[in-house]
Amino acid sequence: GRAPAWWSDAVVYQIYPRSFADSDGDGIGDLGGIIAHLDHLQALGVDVVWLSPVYRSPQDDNGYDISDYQDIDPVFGTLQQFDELLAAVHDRGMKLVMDLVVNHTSDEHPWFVESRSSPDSPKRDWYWWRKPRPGMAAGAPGAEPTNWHSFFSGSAWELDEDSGEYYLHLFSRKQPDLNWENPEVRRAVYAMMGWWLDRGVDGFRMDVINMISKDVTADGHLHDGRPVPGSPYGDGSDSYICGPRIHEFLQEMHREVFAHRSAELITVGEMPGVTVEEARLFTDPARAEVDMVFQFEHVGLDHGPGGKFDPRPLRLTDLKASLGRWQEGLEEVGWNSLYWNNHDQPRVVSRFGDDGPAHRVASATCLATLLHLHRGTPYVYQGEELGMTNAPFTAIEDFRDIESINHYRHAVAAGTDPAAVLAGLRWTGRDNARTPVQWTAGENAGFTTGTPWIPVHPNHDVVNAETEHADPDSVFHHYRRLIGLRHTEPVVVHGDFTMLVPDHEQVYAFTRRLGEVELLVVANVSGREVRPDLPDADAWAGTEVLLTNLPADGSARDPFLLRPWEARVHRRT
Ligand code: ISL
Repeated sequence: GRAPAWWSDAVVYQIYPRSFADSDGDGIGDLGGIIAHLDHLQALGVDVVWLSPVYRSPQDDNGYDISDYQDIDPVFGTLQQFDELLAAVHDRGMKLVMDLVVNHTSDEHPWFVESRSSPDSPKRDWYWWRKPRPGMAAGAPGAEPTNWHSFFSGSAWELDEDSGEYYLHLFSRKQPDLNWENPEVRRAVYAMMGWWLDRGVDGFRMDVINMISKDVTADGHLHDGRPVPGSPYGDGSDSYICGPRIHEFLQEMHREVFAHRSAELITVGEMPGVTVEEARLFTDPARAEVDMVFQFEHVGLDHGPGGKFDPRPLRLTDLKASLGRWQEGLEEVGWNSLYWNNHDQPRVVSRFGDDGPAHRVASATCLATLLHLHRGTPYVYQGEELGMTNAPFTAIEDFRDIESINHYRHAVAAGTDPAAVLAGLRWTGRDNARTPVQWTAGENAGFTTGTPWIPVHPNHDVVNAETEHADPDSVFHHYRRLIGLRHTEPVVVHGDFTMLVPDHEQVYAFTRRLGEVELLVVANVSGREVRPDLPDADAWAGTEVLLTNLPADGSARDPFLLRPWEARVHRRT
């Protein structure tokens, strides 16, 4: 077999710079703030830091709209400070991964400015320009070249009045999609990636990378998407999720960018809508595409018929079936990434746990234990290691995220009750993950000396890094122990995975086995005591307890009579 990759036992920590720490008092997190808090990451024990975008950007989508790939936005700092950060991360034995956003640029990127300047521009074909639907006038309702909706509400096409043509934007109108069919675009992207790698960065997290290949006919036609009930727009995802040339493009990128460079790099492709079968192809080392992917199945299980803003309760059996299938599907070939949270998802303790005072710590540590004992590479999103919770938003004015604000505007205009729209946003809105990291119990949670760009969560008096560093039973120290376990127990990294009691509605349990060593992981994912009927329970009862999330209560109780949100990891050889 192939030797395991250097990152196989690594844990990645995601920083969303805007909300991490502010060093200059403008209320927005920055590179100086990150440099000042690297001790926290080192104490946690993570191996890799992934930085959400810090490139020059109009900040329409908080930096996922890039106007210069080879500079740092002044709001975050300078290139020189970036080099300092990179050196400081490396000095601490960690690696630094950048966000690569190349499905689209900002509409203020010089490439797009040039492309838009005229239908005869040499860069016209770098983006997706199309005439109105045949027989229709530009700007008329329904004249867009396809019926696709944008992820951020409304049509995915924006009319350029000057030329009478539309350009494609799967996300905001300030995020025009690059045309990857054009080899000049691909060469420009690869050159930019090489420039960062030569500067010393250790890899990329690739934003919506499975959307770069669009299903287009030889004469340039794009197809309408499936109709969406109750919407004037259609779902074009069949035309751009894992499109016809996606594997070819990623293999080419690997050849041009990674193949001749250091082997100590790491790549993860963010891939909404990816199936486990596709993921096997993307992550099969023999195919040389990416090391791992972010899949979205488990974070869609609580979406109702109306989508992400129509939430419904999670059924634990669905979660186990889904994650279990991914464990199995990538067992022989490929590799999983493991995450509950990122900057687009609500906080996991509020979503799948219980963020009330009685159960916040127990449910956060219970969920963490489950995730970190799966096979794959765990990702920790800033604040998750503190058990940070969803935000107490009350009005639309509290939101900053373009997706949430656009959704509210469109839904209310279409006649939905504003209170109902707000309720949906409160559950799943991305700003839940974007409130400032809570460093202290003090003013603004120690995030800034100025006015934070988005309000600090009032619970920072209880939930904050300073308090948790000092408390061995905190969420922070539990994450630290989990990360340590991955570094010391090969079975956590390499062991095979067997799901137990898949139909149990309260208990999530599985075993991991590597040679003679076997782990039992069992968790009560509920606020009610439970005694699951585990296979082989008697034999496990007296075995070594590697880790638990609740303080021992001193009783000689049945170890598998699980208290609310109790999680246990047993080991035997
Ligand atoms: O939250 C979502 C919208 O409903 C997700 O679908 C999200 O937009 C999707 O995961 C893609 O996310 C990435 O690309 C976006 C950016 O806004 C997200 O922050 C980024 O993670 C466009 O660049």
